[in-house]
Amino acid sequence: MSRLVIVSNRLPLGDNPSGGLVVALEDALQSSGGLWVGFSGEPVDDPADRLVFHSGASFERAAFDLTARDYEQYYLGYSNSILWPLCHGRSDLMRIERDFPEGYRRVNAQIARLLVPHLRADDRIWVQDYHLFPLAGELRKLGVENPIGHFLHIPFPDFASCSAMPNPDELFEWLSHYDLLGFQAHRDLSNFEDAASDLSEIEPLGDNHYRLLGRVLRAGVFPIGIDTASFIEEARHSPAEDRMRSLTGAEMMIGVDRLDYSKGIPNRFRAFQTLLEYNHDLHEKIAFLQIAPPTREAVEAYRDIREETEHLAGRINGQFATVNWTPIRFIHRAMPRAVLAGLYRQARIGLVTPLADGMNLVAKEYVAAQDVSDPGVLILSRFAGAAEAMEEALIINPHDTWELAEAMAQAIRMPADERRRRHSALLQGVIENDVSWWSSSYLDTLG
Ligand code: ADQ
Repeated sequence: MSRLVIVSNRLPLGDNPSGGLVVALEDALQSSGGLWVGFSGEPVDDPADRLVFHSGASFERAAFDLTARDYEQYYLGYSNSILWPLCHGRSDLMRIERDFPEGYRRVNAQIARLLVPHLRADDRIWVQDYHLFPLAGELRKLGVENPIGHFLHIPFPDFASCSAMPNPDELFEWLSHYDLLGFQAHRDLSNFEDAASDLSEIEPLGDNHYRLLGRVLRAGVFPIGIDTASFIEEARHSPAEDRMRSLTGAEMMIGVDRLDYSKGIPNRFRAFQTLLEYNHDLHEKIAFLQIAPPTREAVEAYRDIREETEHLAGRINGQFATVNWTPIRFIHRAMPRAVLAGLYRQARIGLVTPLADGMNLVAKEYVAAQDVSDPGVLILSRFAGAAEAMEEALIINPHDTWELAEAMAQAIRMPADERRRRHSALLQGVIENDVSWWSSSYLDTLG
C-alpha cells in the first residue's frame, strides 16, 4: 500500500499525540509508514531550511519553521484575518493588508520546496484545511504528480463571500491542482459549484467529477466524526461525574467552544437572559456552564469577542444571581478531555449555536457522552455542518433569540422518553459516522 503524507498547519507534537485527527489517521499512517508535516509551533528568528524530524510517534513527523513575518502574514494575516472570517460569513471582520496574500503564497511555496525531497513516487498526499490551499499547485510546479487531496474543515464560502477575497479567481486556480476536494457538508459542495461557475471556469462531468480550469478533479462530502468509542468510555469513567452535581443543585446547560466569533456565544447568552426574564420558575433551577478558552488573541476580532462575552455574562449574572445561584459560569481554560466528557454527561442540555461552522465536533461529543438511560438534549444551530445529519436535535436559528430561548425551555421540560428517542437516533449516527469512517471513506476515494 502506498504511503500517506499528511500536511497540516499544526504538527501533532508531544510524545503522545492523541487529538481526534491523529487518532483518525493513525491506522492509515501506521500501516504503510506515514509522514505528517506541519508547523513547529512557535515563530523563530533563524528558520531551518529543511524539515526537522521528530521521534516519539508511531509515524514520522517533520516540522517546518516560520519566521515572525511568515507567521504574521500567512497565519494571523491571510489565513485568520481573511480566509477564516470570509468562510464564516463575516467579511466585515476581514483585515486585508497588502503583504498578506504574498506571505501566504510564499509560505506555501516554501513548504512545497521543503517537502519535495522527502516524497516517494507512490505517496498519497492529504492536505488539511484553509492554511494550505496553494500547496498542491506549488508541488505541481516542482514536478510532483502524486495524488493530492484537500480537506476543508471549515465552510466553503458562498459566491458573495468569495467575491470579497483580494483575488477571488486565485482560489479556484489553487484548488484546480488537487485530485480530490473534500467538504464537510452538502452546502459546502454546492457553494463550491456555484462560486466556481461564477468566478472561474468549471464544467460538471457527472459522478462528482469536474473540469476546473482545464483540469479534472473530484469533489465530495465527507462529514468528519469523533473517536466515538473512546469518547463514550471516557465519559463513563470521567472524574467529573459527581463533582458537578455537588457543585450546584440546578440542572446544567453546557457550551464548549474555542472563544471565536463564529461560535455564537453572545447569542446563546442573550437567549439565556430571555429565558430567565420570562420563566421565573426556572430561577435557581438551571445554570449555564460555558467553557471557552481564548484563541488567536493576536487578532483584534478575537480580543473584541472576549470583551463582549465577558461583559454579557457579567451583566446577566448581575441581573439574576442570588446568594445561592450564579446563572452563568464562564471558564476561559482548556479542560482535559476526560473532564470535558464527564461535564457533558452531567449536563441536561448541550448548547451548540454557531453562526457558521464547518462541522462542530462538540455536538457529536455531547451526544456520545450521554447516559443512554437518562440522556440530555442537544440544541444545535442549523448553520453547523453537523445539523445536516443530526435532525433529532432541537435545530434552531441562533440569530433568533426567542426561538433559542424557547428551545432551552423545551429541552428543560422534555419528558424522558422523548429525550431517549431523540438521543438514540443521534447516537447511532455518531457511532456509524465516526472519525475512522471519515478518514477511510476520504482515502478510499483519493485512491
Ligand atoms: P473548531 O473550530 O476548533 O474546529 P470544533 O469542531 O467544535 O471546532 O472542535 C473543537 C474541539 O476542541 C472539540 O473536540 C472540543 O472538545 C475541543 N475543545 C473546545 N473547547 C475546549 C476546552 N475548553 N477544553 C478542551 N477542549 C476543548 C474546526 C472547524 C469545525 C470542525 C473541526 C473538525 O471549525 O467546524 O468540526 O475543525 O473538522
